[in-house]
Amino acid sequence: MSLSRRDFLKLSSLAALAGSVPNLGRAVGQAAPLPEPAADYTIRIGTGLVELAPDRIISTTMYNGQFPGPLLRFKEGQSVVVDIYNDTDTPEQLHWHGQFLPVDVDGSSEEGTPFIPAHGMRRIALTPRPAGLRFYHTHLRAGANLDGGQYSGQVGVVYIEPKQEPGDYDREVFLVLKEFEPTLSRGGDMSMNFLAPSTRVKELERAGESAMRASLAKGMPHGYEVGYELFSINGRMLGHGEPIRVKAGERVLFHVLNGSATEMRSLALPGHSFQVIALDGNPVPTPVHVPVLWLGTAERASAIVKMNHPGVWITGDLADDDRKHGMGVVVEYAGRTGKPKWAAPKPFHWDYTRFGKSSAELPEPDELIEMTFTKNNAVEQGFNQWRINGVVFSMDNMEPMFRLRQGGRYRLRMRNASDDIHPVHLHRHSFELTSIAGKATAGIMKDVVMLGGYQEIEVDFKADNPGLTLFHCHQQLHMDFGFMALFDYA
Ligand SMILES: [Cu+2]
Repeated sequence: MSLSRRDFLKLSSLAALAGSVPNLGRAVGQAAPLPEPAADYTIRIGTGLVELAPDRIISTTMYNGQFPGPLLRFKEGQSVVVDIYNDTDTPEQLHWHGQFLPVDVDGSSEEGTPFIPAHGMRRIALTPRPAGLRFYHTHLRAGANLDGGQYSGQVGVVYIEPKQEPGDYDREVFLVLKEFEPTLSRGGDMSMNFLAPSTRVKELERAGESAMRASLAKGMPHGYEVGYELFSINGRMLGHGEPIRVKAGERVLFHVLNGSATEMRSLALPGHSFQVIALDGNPVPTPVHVPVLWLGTAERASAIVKMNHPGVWITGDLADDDRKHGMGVVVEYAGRTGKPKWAAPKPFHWDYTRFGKSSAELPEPDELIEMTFTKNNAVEQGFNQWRINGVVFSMDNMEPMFRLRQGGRYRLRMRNASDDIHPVHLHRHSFELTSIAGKATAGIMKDVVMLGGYQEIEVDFKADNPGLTLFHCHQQLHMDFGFMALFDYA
């Protein structure tokens, strides 16, 4: 029997459909027959070319032949059917970052989401929530393969429109920050002291530094880090895309996503300030103005900029080298011409608690869960290995580390015994920031938070979405080499 490619796709899609019937049932709340025939959205994972600049064309895996992937605008609570085709030779996972979804569709094999087979497809149904800026990305381990995982171009924005949109702006601009052409390097990490408060925990510092001294004394070099050749916003290097065209007096809502595999990013617009109205898509209690946005890997910020400083400007990363290699975009006022100008803002520290409210309103948690993060220098083929409470995560041992009782409120106390910043992420739930480096706060709901070197933070979350739940550092090198753990419901 010979099969055409079309038949093959049909067959494999039927197989995938058969496999996902119960998932659909769970996602829409009943074991109903499939909502045939058309999907609301189709996503194709495949390899293609991205023109970052006329002489900088790269090949990578991406969604629907474009980088970033198509902007998906969902409505909160309104179920959608998505067909995901995988045109590559590798089984894939598409993770819906920041949403409260069932395990079957969340897009993480660690939680048990079925793979999208190589040259196959999966049809899923999901009910988008919560409202706000989310995104979708691959969730594969890359390890030493710098074409894999989130080093690729598999990043796209999801915007879930709230039931009531305040709409206090003239228009929206979505910005996806992303590096390409990664390479391995040894040590030489730049100092990243942009976080406030800067309070370190002496005990963590002693533990981390003595571990580092011991490994250097044994002749171990620093573990590999990843650097990049090319930098882009919305898939274009600075100077090579269309400028963002604005008019004096406009209020522009910027939705910014750090789509990096490994990097922290900053963004400034000379002469302007960002009024941060949401972090990770969730409205903040205190929408203050800041001169710079700082975003860990996978973090998002939504900020209104009042266009009150006419000219032609560069909005971009504070790091001169990264900006000059592409991490920026031109903002051009109507009627203004000339060479785009950059000016570094005054030194500024990023303090999440500025956007919070008084912690007096916090309910007591039912349980405190402690986690300590440690680094084992360069032990895994030259890569640093990471442990949570002494355990290196492995797909060979999927025993959940933590048990949750449905309805309980949990406080995670996360302690960083390393000098690296970790953008830690919890799947399928949001958490509330309750203490940042010893400073109490409340009301800021997030799904990723940067934990500074030798610092401690606390977040609270409600166990209200049963099923395996992955916790991990979103830095690809860290998650790939041990920095993951599973929660399960009792
Ligand atoms: Cu990390």
